[in-house]
Amino acid sequence: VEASIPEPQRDAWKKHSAQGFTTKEQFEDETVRHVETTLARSLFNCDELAAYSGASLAFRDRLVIEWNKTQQRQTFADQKRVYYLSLEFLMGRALDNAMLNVGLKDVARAGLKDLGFRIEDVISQEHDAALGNGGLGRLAACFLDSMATLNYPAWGYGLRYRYGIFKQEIVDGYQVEVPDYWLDFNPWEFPRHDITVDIQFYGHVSRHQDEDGKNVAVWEGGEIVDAVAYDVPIPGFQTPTTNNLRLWSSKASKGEFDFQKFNSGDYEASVGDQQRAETISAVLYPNDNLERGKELRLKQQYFWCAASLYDIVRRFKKSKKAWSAFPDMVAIQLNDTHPTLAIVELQRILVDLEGLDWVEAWGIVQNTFSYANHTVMPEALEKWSVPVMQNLLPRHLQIIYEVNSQFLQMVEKQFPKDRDMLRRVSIIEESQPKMVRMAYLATIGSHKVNGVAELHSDLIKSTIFKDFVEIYGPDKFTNVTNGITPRRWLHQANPRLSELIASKLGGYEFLTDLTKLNKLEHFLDDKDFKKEWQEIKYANKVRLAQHIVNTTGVRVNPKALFDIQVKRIHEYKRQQLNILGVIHRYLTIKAMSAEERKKLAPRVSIFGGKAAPGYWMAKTVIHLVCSVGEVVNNDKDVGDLLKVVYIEDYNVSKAEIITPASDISEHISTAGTEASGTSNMKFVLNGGLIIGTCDGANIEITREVGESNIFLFGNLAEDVEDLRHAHNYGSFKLDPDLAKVFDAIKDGAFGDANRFTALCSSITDHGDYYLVSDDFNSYIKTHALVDEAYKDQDAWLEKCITSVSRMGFFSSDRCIQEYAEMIWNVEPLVPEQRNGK
Ligand code: NBY
Repeated sequence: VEASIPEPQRDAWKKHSAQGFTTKEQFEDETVRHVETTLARSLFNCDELAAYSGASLAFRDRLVIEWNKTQQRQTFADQKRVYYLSLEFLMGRALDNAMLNVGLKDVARAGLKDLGFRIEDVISQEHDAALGNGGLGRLAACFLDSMATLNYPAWGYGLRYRYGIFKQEIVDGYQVEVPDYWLDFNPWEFPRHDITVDIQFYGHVSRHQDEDGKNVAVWEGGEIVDAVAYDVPIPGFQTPTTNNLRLWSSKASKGEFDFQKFNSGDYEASVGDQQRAETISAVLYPNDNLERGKELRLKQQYFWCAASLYDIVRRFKKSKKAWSAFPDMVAIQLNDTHPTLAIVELQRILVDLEGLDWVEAWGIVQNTFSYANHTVMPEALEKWSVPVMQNLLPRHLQIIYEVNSQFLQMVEKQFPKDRDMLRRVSIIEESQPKMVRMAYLATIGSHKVNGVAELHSDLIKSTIFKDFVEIYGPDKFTNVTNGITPRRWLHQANPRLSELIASKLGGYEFLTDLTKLNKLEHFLDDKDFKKEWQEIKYANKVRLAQHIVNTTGVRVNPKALFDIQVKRIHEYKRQQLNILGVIHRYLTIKAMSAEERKKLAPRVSIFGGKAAPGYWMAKTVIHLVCSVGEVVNNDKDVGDLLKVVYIEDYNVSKAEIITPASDISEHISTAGTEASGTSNMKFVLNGGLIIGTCDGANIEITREVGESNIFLFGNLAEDVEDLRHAHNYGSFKLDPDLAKVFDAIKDGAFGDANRFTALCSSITDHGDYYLVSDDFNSYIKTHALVDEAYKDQDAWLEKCITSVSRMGFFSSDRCIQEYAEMIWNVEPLVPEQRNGK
């Protein structure tokens, strides 16, 4: 308040207030001004990168103006806000998104043309913001887009990693990881050096009497690291609402940075302390669906939770409301268990620092938090070793033990004499060493827990949280099926399709109400419409084919059926099933007569995705795909009938090229393992069909688009356990077609067979945990149906258009509305409409 401009001067201030451009002329003014002044370049040395930078700064100015107003509006409105805590935000590029969301892409295109640039070239200069691994991180990014578009007062909180997910190079058919240093020039972030929070680690807890004679815990000693805020504006689509994503960066604390060492000439030790502090936010852990229990990761989690909580609590305290009103003003959503320490941190703040009584504090905590689960796979469930936590966060461990003790007392009253129940639900696993089960802590500390697709939400209730459903009743557990933002995944990635749809539906309303797509079904007999649809798909395939030849040297025929599987490489996602199926296809083609070959629909099998650096089996799968490609792509017998390509470094901006170019995409996880999947939604929304198992959101996609518009195969989730059990008790029979595929591999058809021994034997000798053999026959047969269906191009097209028209449910807008109403209890804050809007 002290810093605000006095009343008499405010008119002058308002008169000079920044406006931001709206016309092409103004855009050019601003872009050139930024290139010449902010960047100190000139027309003699303005390359595409400089043009990107100038244009971004021009758009950034526009965003900032609305961003400031939005923050003011939200402060004055004094209503509940959502805080979305996620260790990952897989944002991708920002410029294209900013242009489209403020509705000035055409202005920018014309302006850039005047200045001598093609907008596509300028856009592609931007380095992806890749602060995430896969689906979980991208979901957070889609949610930010929807929350802003729907005008929810919402903040994202995350970490500002210096290195995002590694870049993948394929060298001699193997993955090589290269660091992703992305901060060289990032116009989209604003350092807030004035917003710095001291974060404590290590030390010990002592007990003191306060003035009222109350016994209070005091966490003392240890070390302090500073958290510095970096803010990123998040524009909504066609709304002035521009929300904030706050990312924390770690820095040696001013107080701690060891001046003594520095002054006494021990520069190295002093710089060492500084580096140790900066290491906390240095790098994103590259594992998806695997938890490895590293201390630095726990440090990241606490650093980020503590800084975010401090910020949230500070904002609340400015309102001068009673603590009991905290849950009426604040909803905190946990994206998986990674931010679970925030629960403990809030309890610590309320009890130790604010002096609330334990029970009252815990009620506030539970009413504030909600937790979304993204996996049932045991190896992905977070657990932290008690000794590690004791050392790093001694007070938090005490609080966890107290929460656990009160919880177990409650359970004991409810289920007297059920000792095993207490052992099962305890937050502390009595192992060697003891472990803190974060999913249980998150569940106990939240008022709602949700899964991310119907099947998944049912599964968590019957498996990992079965006992908790007994304890709390079923209402605490709910489902919110994931969604994707149609702005990025249709309008931005597939502008021609978006335009065609708009021309039929009489405008772009479908981008903010995706259910409007259902009107497309009225045009199934419209020949011109269908022809144009097909031309767009073809153009998108040509574009991808161009990318493939540029990056891999492999020439693929855009008329062939494009069959795509792009996602993180994981045994449960079963890229191995796909490539083994491809080998089967290859062997089949080799055995065919020339006549038979003529009847076959040409295929391009496209793979992409990163393997976690320590995940050897996943790396072997990549190598097998590349090795099969080497052989198949150079086999004269095969020609265009089959090509196999690995697209290097799959990321958000590549996904924007790949997704619109599919005829069919693969979502073939072992039933019951993929919580939801979100790329399945992206592919169907872009007019591709899918082949998939009855898993995750595939089930709801089937319900919406109809069984005749999707290729489902394989065993059901309910049968998986029995099949695995049978494998382990000797009844495993290798599928005969799959046996032939293994024979070819073992014969060295794809190079040195030793490289693939572990992959093959995991299926043939070690229990086939992911049921590759059990599903193989059904998979192959279903691909034959795909071949057949593709021959009737008209019927295929009808399936595609029908499917797109029925995808309305899968917008992240619907999803966010469900969170807002069922879980967060927050209302949108609709800005006053301005002239013409
Ligand atoms: O979250 C994914 C699920 O596999 C997918 O089915 C779902 O659609 C998506 C959004 O709900 N989970 C995921 O991407 N998980 C991770 O990336 C991840 C990252 C790190 C860790 C665990 C999981 N970790 O423990 O470090």
